[in-house]
Amino acid sequence: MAPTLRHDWTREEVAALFALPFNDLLARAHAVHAEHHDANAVQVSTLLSIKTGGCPEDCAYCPQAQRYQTGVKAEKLMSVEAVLQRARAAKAAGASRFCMGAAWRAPKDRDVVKVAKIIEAVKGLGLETCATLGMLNEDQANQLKDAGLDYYNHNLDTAPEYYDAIIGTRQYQDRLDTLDAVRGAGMKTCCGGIVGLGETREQRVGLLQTLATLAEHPESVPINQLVQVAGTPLHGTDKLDPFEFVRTIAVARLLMPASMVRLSAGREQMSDEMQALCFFAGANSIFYGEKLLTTGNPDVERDRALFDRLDLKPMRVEHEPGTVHADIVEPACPAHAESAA
Ligand code: SAM
Ligand code: DTB
Ligand code: SF4
Repeated sequence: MAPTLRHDWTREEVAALFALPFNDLLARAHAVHAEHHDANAVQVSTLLSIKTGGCPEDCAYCPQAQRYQTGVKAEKLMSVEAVLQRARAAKAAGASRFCMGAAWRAPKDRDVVKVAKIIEAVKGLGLETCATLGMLNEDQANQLKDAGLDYYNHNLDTAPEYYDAIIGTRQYQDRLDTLDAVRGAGMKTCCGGIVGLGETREQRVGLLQTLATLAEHPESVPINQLVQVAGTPLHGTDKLDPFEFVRTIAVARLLMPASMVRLSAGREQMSDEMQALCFFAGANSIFYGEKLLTTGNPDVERDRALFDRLDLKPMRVEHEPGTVHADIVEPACPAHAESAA
């Protein structure tokens, strides 16, 4: 039976969930998680930066903004063949979804034509495809959909009232408009945010309440913990209490029961025990491989061991019922070990 999803959460209700005693919150979140998902299966995506750095935006957390001295070297859009090589390695290493990120404010139309060719090629390998390229208009969203793009990642990042403190070069409404264009084109959305930006709990409530009151819940909800990078304005921000991060995952699970909640950036800095709590609280998706876009992610050996210790299994590809998905395995070729990541 299709789950009944609510889209009318109030901030008061969301704040009340956050304020539950920790054990009660986790018990409730886990019950909802197990009701809607296999609690021992985790969807595994691999991330690749197909166009790195040199971004004109001023997102205060981002190492790829040109204006901050972070040591990230700007690189041009990768060729189809170079991306395919990485996608093959990711598939061999057990990923079911290949996510491609580009450090653009918004792609130019000619960029979309090039990325569409990349998407067609990656899709041809039998992987689910996801891209995050910045703001899109309707035509661009339609072109990407036609090329075979399954998911578009575009995060709200934080609460509407805190957005201006983090990003000055665009508006919250721009983000919502892009999400509308993506939905209008018939793609699935991957939309979440970052915590640890120096926001208050009330603002974490605001982020999750905004996500959960979108006309449709995002199919995938990445919850990133800020990866602090020297040179960005947010470097040196007070760290969030790990239990507050776990609460954020649990509340996301309660508000959006059918969505995949991704334990996204920041895992490298988390203990295995903290990640285990996140999986219990309802996280059921990760990025697998030693690199995110420009920053680190846990070693594949550490993740394999964690899956073993927690009896977790990689989730099968959703759109190919009946396919037996490979376990997380060693990359096929040692030369690709880094790229499989
Ligand atoms: N340029 C595109 C955009 O901003 O939509 C796509 C790439 S951007 C790097 C994708 C997302 O990565 C951001 O929305 C943000 O949520 C996340 N992100 C970027 N830097 C991060 C950091 N230092 N720590 C955690 N998450 C980060
Ligand atoms: C998302 O929410 N997190 C990913 C993905 N979507 C594109 C990006 C995390 C980036 C972390 C910083 C970096 O590696 O540059
Ligand atoms: Fe550019 Fe995206 Fe980084 Fe913002 S988050 S600076 S838009 S790459």
